[in-house]
Amino acid sequence: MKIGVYPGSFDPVTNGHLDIIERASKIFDKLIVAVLVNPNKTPVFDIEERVELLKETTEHLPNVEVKAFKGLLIDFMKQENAKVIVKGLRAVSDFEYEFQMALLNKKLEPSIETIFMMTNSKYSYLSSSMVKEVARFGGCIEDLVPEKIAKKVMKKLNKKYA
Ligand code: COD
Repeated sequence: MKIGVYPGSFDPVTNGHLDIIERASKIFDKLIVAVLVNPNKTPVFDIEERVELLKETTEHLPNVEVKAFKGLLIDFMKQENAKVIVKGLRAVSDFEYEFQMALLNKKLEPSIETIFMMTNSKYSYLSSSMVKEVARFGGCIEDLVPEKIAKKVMKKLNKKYA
């Protein structure tokens, strides 16, 4: 079985992430969306919320699983018996960081490959940070995050909607 892992912070999941998930789910028998529990960062959405939002967002994709992970990505990959990391690329600015991570992961575990999927041009400007900023200032996030979760995201980020 070909298993792909799409890792990230997903704080929160955006339409850009969903686009990569939908496209990658067609390439693999199983795609695991791996949500990082990062003790060095304080995400706005805690790990349970991030996983829940992703589960809701991907419930129409039967071969997609959402799991939280701690520590090194390659250790999670081994545990899941997966060999391919999927990453999204928006712009040249993403490339340097992603290139470094891909080489580091390869050094740590040579049997693991990283593949990159280009963003859909509709979402090339989109990031979780942008979503948080727009929502905090009361802007409309309906085209930025999956429709199903827009209300929940807005409630969390803007007191007016709580
Ligand atoms: N269009 C396309 N792709 C997108 C878009 C968009 N609009 N927005 C984001 N993406 C891609 C990103 O490029 C990334 O590939 C993925 O979606 C997730 O994005 P984020 O921002 O939610 O997640 P990151 O970049 O913070 O995730 C970093 C990881 C969690 C993958 C990384 O820190 C990691 O693997 N950590 C585990 C520890 C480890 O193993 N470290 C050693 C290797 S560095």
